[in-house]
Amino acid sequence: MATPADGALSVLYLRRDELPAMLGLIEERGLGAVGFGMDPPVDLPSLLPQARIATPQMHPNEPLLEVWLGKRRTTRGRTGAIDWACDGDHVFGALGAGADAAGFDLRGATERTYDALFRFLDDRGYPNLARVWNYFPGIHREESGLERYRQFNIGRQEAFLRASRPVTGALPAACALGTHAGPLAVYFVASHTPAIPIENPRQLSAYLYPPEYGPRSPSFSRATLLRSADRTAVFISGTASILGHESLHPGDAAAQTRETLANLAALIEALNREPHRAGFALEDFRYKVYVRPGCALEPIQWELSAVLPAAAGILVLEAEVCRRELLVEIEAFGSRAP
Ligand code: 3EB
Repeated sequence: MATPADGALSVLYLRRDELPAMLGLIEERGLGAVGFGMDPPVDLPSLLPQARIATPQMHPNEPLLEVWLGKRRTTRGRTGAIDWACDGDHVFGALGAGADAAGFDLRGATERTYDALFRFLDDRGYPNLARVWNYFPGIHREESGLERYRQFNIGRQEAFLRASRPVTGALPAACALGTHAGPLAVYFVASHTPAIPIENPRQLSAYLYPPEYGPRSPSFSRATLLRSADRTAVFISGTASILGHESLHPGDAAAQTRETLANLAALIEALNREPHRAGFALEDFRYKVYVRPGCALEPIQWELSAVLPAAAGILVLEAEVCRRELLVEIEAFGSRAP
């Protein structure tokens, strides 16, 4: 597990009372801060990119702030709608489209958001998108005769194509979750050097999903790996109870959690095989869990605690997972010395 002293890209989950002691470190190496269901605290360093995501925190009781740190001192600024910070190897950024994305053209908003993102990355010299977090309201609602998650996938893929970026293979790790309100909110990590895409042998690559899941496939890979001389970092995409391309265990949150954990284990195994030999274990990762509104938390936490170290401390957020039958999704970030 990366500690802040490592001087590595890292993520912290901080309680309000832990923040004051960390402000010096955040001032120096902060890349960004993310608050869930609440505004990030006002006493964060100026120009630190901040995102507020409308996914209420279900667990633990004390609100946690997600804080990303770079390898070394960061430079921060604002370009157009993007608040950003970079450390020479990575850039973190946050942007939102519209005050409230509930009632408008989500496909168009997604296209414009990703157009701006790609232009920014190319201009700034960090062209390699490693991880994108996507949040918007009404994910299952129909808009112009198509579910909004599917509209989002069209807009996202269009922007990749327009930027002459591949829509299979070298794609960022990602997640896409439904909120109950708010804008289309996107935050990201991009890198100076290429992000190596990793797929899951238990799952069909999402970019190859058949048309039954929508006219355009989702543009993400199951994980990405960032390598430097002294560090390997891995972003694991939102992972759910999908085998091949099919959702398993509809209505059974405990079984979906077990299936998702099996997918995570298979993905970590893939990281550790040739050619990557990344040497990761389950305990090298920090996890974040999304649970569909109205779904009981206890059976999910029971399954998590059977497999994941320190399960009691994991941040659990209430959000709509992008297929109606899916109740749980888990994402992760990990970093270790090679
Ligand atoms: C899945 O595996 C579940 O559209 O960016 C997971 C991670 C999911 C990312 C995305 C969707 C996305 O298809 C959903």
